[in-house]
Amino acid sequence: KVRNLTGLWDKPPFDAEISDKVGEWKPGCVTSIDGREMAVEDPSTEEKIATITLGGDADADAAVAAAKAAFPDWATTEPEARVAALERLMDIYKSRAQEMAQAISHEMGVPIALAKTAQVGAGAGHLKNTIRTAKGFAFERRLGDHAPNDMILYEPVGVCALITPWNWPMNQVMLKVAPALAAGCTMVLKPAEQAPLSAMLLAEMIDEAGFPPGVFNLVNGDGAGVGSALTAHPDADMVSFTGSTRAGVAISKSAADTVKRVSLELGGKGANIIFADADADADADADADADADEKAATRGVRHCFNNSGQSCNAPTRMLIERSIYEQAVETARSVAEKTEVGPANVEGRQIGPVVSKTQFNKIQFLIKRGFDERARWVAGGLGLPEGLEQGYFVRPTVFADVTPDMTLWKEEVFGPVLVMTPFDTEEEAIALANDTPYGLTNYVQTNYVQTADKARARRVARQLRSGMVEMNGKFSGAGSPFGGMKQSGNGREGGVWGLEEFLEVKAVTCWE
Ligand code: TXE
Repeated sequence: KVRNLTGLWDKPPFDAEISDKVGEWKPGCVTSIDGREMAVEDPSTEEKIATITLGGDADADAAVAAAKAAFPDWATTEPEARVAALERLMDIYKSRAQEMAQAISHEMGVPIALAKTAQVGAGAGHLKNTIRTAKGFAFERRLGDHAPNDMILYEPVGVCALITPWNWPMNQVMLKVAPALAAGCTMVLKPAEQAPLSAMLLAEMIDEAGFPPGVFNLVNGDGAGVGSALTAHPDADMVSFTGSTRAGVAISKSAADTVKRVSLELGGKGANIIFADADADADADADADADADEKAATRGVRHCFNNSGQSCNAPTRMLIERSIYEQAVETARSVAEKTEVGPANVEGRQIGPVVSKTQFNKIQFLIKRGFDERARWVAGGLGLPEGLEQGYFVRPTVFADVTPDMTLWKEEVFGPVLVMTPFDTEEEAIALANDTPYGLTNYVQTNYVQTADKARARRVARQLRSGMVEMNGKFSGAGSPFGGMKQSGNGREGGVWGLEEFLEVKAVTCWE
């Protein structure tokens, strides 16, 4: 069943009766108490595809109150029953995957094929993984043989404010919602105002799965309105946030007065270290006739441009051993020039637009800085790609000889823009990858190491200051901890680590 999105999402967002009871989806929503309307745009066409209401303080209050009222019962529901509800959600999510892909493709401009596989698939993967983790998790356990009478209870944190961005909407929403539900928390989700449609569709599915009223609530809104009302709310016990470092800092401050648990997953400026002996066989998709170093470089450029460069773990700084540097620059030029850019609904397009005019303008500004600061231009540049006259499309862009004092080295671009820098020694590569001396905006969430020398790869991985290191193109699947160090954040999502984020640890003595 594929629904017409425009019809479905025009206000009221659900083509169903509006409930006036907060906490109840019927199968939809309550009317906003003090909201303003906002148009949701399709970035491929710049057309309005839906209208949402941006809630305000009163809406945040009402949603938190609903979550608070639902907490005692949900927190004490047996873990097995919570998992059973998640399994029902999994079935519904799978059966409505096509609708979900459409929603993401329209709100984000993601090519439909990528929306189906990576975007919707990531959500399914996290849900499945949470179910597996929760099934094997001992919510009550003995401290150990040395203290046989001491019991450790893992209990839900309470009411959680979940604030998510637009770039991987179902990935990020599911990384929070699924473990929070499994832990026994109740929650208020505020999805990104640019990409709220997929989250609303998920809300409908959660309702269909039969979670009790008030366990899951969704309020549309922006950061200044609903976002900050939730993070400061005295009855919200935790904030789990994914987004910019700027907002992460503001949220930490706002949550401090009520001593909330704050879990942050923020921006990144990942380095991709390519040694001259990079593994020739690492990338099954690379051109068969490519040289070993080209394979690693090809893979690196493609990974950087994936999702139009809108990923916190994108390998945006390519560091290349000097002996293969010029060859890698040439490879990057060729891959960038061959990268097709176009509307999300056209089959075979490799990348779509970026999410909004604001993001487009930010990226144009940063590309211009690349020229102004005299980085060596390799490919792409300012303006729309050839043949496109509307939509927020960015030309796949590469700059070489980028040095740590340049803006493009320091700032997260969040667009299809790659910077390249040569290195001579392993030590220099590590120092460059870890280079974070400047300002707020230099952070590394994921690093990448490409070399045939396993011992060196492990040695380098240990010295990189990032939450994740990916070696030779092997992507770690759902269930491995996802998160960053330093100003890339302080939380870990996925697997047992992601579940524990939503749990308090209680020590009880004399248990018997
Ligand atoms: O992010 P914001 P923006 C980075 C990326 C991008 C830049 C700006 O570099 O170019 O951030 O994007 C909510 N209190 N990332 O401006 O503002 C907001 O409503 C509470 C990296 O879109 O951080 C939305 O739901 N909430 C990142 C969410 O935060 C607040 C993904 C993200 O928006 C708030 C996205 C506040 N004070 C952008 N301010 C990643 N880690 O993947 C904003 N929000």
